[in-house]
Amino acid sequence: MFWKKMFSDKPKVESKEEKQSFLQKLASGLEKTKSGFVAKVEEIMTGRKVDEELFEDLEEVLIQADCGVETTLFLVDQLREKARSEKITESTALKEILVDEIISLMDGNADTLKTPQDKPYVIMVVGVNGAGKTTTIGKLAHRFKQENAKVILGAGDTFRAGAIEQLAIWAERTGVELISHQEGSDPAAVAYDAVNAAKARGSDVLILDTAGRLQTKVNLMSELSKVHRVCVRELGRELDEVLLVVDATTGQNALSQGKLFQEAVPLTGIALTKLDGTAKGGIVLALANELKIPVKLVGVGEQYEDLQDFDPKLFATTLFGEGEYEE
Ligand SMILES: Nc1nc2c(ncn2[C@@H]2O[C@H](COP(=O)(O)OP(=O)(O)OP(=O)(O)O)[C@@H](O)[C@H]2O)c(=O)[nH]1
Ligand SMILES: [Mg+2]
Repeated sequence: MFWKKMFSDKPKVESKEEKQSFLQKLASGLEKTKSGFVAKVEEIMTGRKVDEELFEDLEEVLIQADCGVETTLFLVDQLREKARSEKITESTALKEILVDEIISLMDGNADTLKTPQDKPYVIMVVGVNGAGKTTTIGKLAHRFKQENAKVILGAGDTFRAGAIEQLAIWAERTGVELISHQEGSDPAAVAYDAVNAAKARGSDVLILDTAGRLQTKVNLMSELSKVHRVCVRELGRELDEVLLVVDATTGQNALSQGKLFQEAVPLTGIALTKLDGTAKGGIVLALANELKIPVKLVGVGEQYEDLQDFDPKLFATTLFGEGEYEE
């Protein structure tokens, strides 16, 4: 059976236990944000009079939680408007509206990984140093392997000492193949070999790692463009995904990373890592609203299974704990 079928059928065959553990992982990964950002919102939105002071307090909490100024002002304006038009005078009633606004804001810019069309399904992974690229690749390799896909990893980070070895360990752990050159070699040559090996070996998936770089270093960004160009040329089509890995704990800097990486390569999605490490979590809203690049994956821990498809409704209900999540 071609892997494409496995990929698209996977969510439907998930058992109840798997679903339960998935929800638990998300909940524990979001614990800090729940006790930080969400607790503050709940405090404001419970039993208070709806007045300008309330909106100002809410604004302050949203900005502190990394929601970004633009997104915060947008959300609070929406809420003011609703409070006026629906004549809401007590804050508890407004909370539900706020959660709905948050969901629709995230919904407008969330997506899942593209469904595979052609072999190999190619994902290029980019981002600043330490964002979680290599770990995310390991987690994706594990996921695809679970779906019986034949996976190759390309060790495109030839720059950082130990980077190739780190990816090699993930390849071994997950039981997938690895294409690598020596440290210090040309990453475009690794990309060339990786795409051609994937084609020659009939691999279902190729995931290409890249070296972390500051988004402001022009020469490194143009190196990334070159690696991407080589992949497209050797593949004879666009890549399936070019994922920007963003560390949720970097706050507003995530927005400038998105903008600058977008200039170098055609990003198709964001993997937001280390959500378990922040009490703010509002960065998801800022990314959704201010960058037009969909958030596709969220990292909520260091284990294999801690990389999840981003589901705005599930995300918001896990945070704000409004009843049971229904599909
Ligand atoms: N808690 C937590 N840690 C994570 C997550 N994703 C990655 N990490 C950790 O972040 C650190 C850096 O991860 P890497 O995958 O090496 O990051 P990278 O982007 O490849 O870094 P460079 O290769 O140096 O550019 C590691 O210690 C990972 O275990 C996550 O979702 N949650
Ligand atoms: Mg790395």
